[in-house]
Amino acid sequence: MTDRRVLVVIPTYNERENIEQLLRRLHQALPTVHALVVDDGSPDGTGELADELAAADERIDVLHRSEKAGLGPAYIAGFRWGLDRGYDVLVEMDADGSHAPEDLPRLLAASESADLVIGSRYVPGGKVVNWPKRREWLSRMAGVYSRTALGVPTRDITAGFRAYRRTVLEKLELDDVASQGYCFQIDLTWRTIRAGFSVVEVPITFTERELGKSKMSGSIVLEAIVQVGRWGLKHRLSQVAGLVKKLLRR
Ligand SMILES: Nc1nc2c(ncn2[C@@H]2O[C@H](COP(=O)(O)OP(=O)(O)OP(=O)(O)O)[C@@H](O)[C@H]2O)c(=O)[nH]1
Ligand SMILES: [Mg+2]
Repeated sequence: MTDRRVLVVIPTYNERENIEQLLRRLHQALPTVHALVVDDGSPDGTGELADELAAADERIDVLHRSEKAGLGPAYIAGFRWGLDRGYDVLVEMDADGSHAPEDLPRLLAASESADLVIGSRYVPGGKVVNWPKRREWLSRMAGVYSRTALGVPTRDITAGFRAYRRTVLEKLELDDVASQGYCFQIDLTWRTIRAGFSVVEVPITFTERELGKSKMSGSIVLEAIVQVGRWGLKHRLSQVAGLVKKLLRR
């Protein structure tokens, strides 16, 4: 790896059982990266535990937010924190152990030549371990729906293990991003592609959490269905409008 400064942004809500081990694994795999835990006032004390870990390790920082506001706003706050401090690469990673820090060196290597690197479950070599069939089905359907609606080739568009170069996040209008749940991942991928940045997917092994509870909910799924449908429709309509204009000019 070159001497780029890397910040791993880790959103947490009730991840007290997971965060310490995750940070240990991260720094075993990559001793020089920095980690920012973005905690939304977890009632289980994740934020306080993260503070203790941060006090003992200068590679760790914590951003406290007052209430649970969803994954998207937590990531945006973390990205801004990292951009303000001059990090070159901003990584997204879950706290629940689903994303293996041991896979991160490959993501970072790929980010030497791509603006956005997605750790993908659904490219050759990618795997999902211990997911109930219906959960994998939901994830795959979300992928098919998004690819079709938006017309993008990305195989794992909802993936939450990613490396963005700072130039991408500087260019995207983060203020306009309203997505909260995993729709946020689709939203940012779509913005990245439309802005002309390069996206590559590298295979990862995704392992279902062993400890703590999932925050996935019906409203998160509904948000994605409605929003992706809207973006797709808007995109298609603008394509048709462009075509009509061209024909009229002839
Ligand atoms: N700060 C913050 N973090 C959140 C919020 N919702 C989820 N997270 C964190 O985002 C990461 C992903 O959430 P999960 O509950 O694992 O959701 P998921 O990975 O989509 O679903 P699973 O399949 O159950 O793992 C975890 O680190 C959560 O603690 C939130 O509202 N705020
Ligand atoms: Mg998870």
